[in-house]
Amino acid sequence: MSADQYPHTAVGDFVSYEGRRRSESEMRKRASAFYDLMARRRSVRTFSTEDVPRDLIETAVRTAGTAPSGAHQQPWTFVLVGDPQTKRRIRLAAEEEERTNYLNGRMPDDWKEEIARLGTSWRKPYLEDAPWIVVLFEQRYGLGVDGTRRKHYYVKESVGIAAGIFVAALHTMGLATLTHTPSPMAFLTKLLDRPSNERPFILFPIGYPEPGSVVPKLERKPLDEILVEYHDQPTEDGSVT
Ligand code: IYR
Repeated sequence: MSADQYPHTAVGDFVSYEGRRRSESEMRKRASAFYDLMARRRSVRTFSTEDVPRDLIETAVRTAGTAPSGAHQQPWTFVLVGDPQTKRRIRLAAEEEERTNYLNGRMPDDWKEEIARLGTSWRKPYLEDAPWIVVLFEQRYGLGVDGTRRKHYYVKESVGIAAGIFVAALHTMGLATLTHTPSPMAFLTKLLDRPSNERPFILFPIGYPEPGSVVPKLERKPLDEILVEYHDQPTEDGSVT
């Protein structure tokens, strides 16, 4: 690995951390404001065809690129598609795969039961209606300009976190998206002309929700179902130290 091949890799320099201490009341205010914002996020499957300025998507990608990553290798590529011909190609290829899943028995019955309440089908009009599609690729290993490989660490964890920050960035600006994983989605590597070290991870149609959009009536698990505290030393009367 040489510095000129990976100019974004700092070698051992440190700078002072910019984070500042906040009062607890400010922390609570900010925490609940962020929770209230994120609690209103929903996956949307019906998009308006209205244009969305490209710079908004760029800012969301820049934000996603702040994600922590294994050894700071940033093993992600965001591929942006806005032209109607490519969106159509993606839709047709995804629908062909999904038709096999839904209609020709490739999706097991228990999986079908799990997603039934979402009301999905093999039809994916959102892949053409949404003004933008971003396909997030994971870089399974690094590929230097001369073809040398560099091992990447914790790729799924890193790219998963970047995807989450991307979703939050889109939501905070009022855009809708869907974490879509057409299955199998290897066709995207070829269709989008990506190098051999990259694999599609999640596809995001992005736009304004179609006015009057509905979403499944779902509930999120309450805190006591998703948070457990582990105690080293429970006391005799059951209280905690
Ligand atoms: N990929 C298919 C099926 C699907 C799977 C899951 I898991 C979902 O949460 C929703 C759909 C599709 O996109 O229709």
